[in-house]
Amino acid sequence: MRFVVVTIFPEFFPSPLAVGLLGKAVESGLVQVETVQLRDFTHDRHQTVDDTSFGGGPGMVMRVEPLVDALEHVRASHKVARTVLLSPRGRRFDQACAREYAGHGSICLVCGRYEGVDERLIEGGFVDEELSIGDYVLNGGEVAALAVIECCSRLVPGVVGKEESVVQDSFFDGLLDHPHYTRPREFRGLAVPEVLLSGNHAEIDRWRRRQSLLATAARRPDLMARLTLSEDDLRLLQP
Ligand code: 6GU
Repeated sequence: MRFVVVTIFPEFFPSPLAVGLLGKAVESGLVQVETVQLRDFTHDRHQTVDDTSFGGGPGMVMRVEPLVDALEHVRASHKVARTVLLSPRGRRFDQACAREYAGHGSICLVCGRYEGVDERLIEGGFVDEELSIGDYVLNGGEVAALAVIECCSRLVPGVVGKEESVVQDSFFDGLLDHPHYTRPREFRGLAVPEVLLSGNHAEIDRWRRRQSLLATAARRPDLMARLTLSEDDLRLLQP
């Protein structure tokens, strides 16, 4: 999978992309991330990417010309399937969205900064959509872009060692993950649930499924409401 990131802070990206599973994926070429410096698409001496807001008010607005020039450069030279503006006004990023992007194979992520970007970037159809990683405010889209890159990369075959660990993750099937335990069997009076030590794998699978269902119902009623539960699931939820 290939990501092209348009940003005024390319230096934001190298170290998160060099460590752990993502680091290995980048090293092996399974995931490619290229940054494009937005300032390279300005024409004034100070490489100005922002300006004051028409109508007044605090904060600066990202200028549309360097953004469009950068995107036209990306389109001409990188062949990206989709262009996404990271913005708190966007559609909420979730696992389904990650699957969709991973299916596209390549994506251009545009990092907004300041108070926002000139709306004509969106009105003019220069981006396919706006995307937010949650209902809180960041200084800019760079952290959000990294979240999208990491999440989509996990879905690229070969990036996460065990395919099943992706399948079992929280949200993969719309449920939260079950709890996990490792040694010691007892810690400060806290014991590991007996069933996990039983060696009865059918029983363990049932217990885990039930814990996932209970956690989702208790913590995320919004997720629960979207599920269609099987007969088995409904039985597991009986007290
Ligand atoms: Cl994509 N950008 C900014 N600036 N803030 C955010 C966000 C994005 N997603 C959540 N908060």
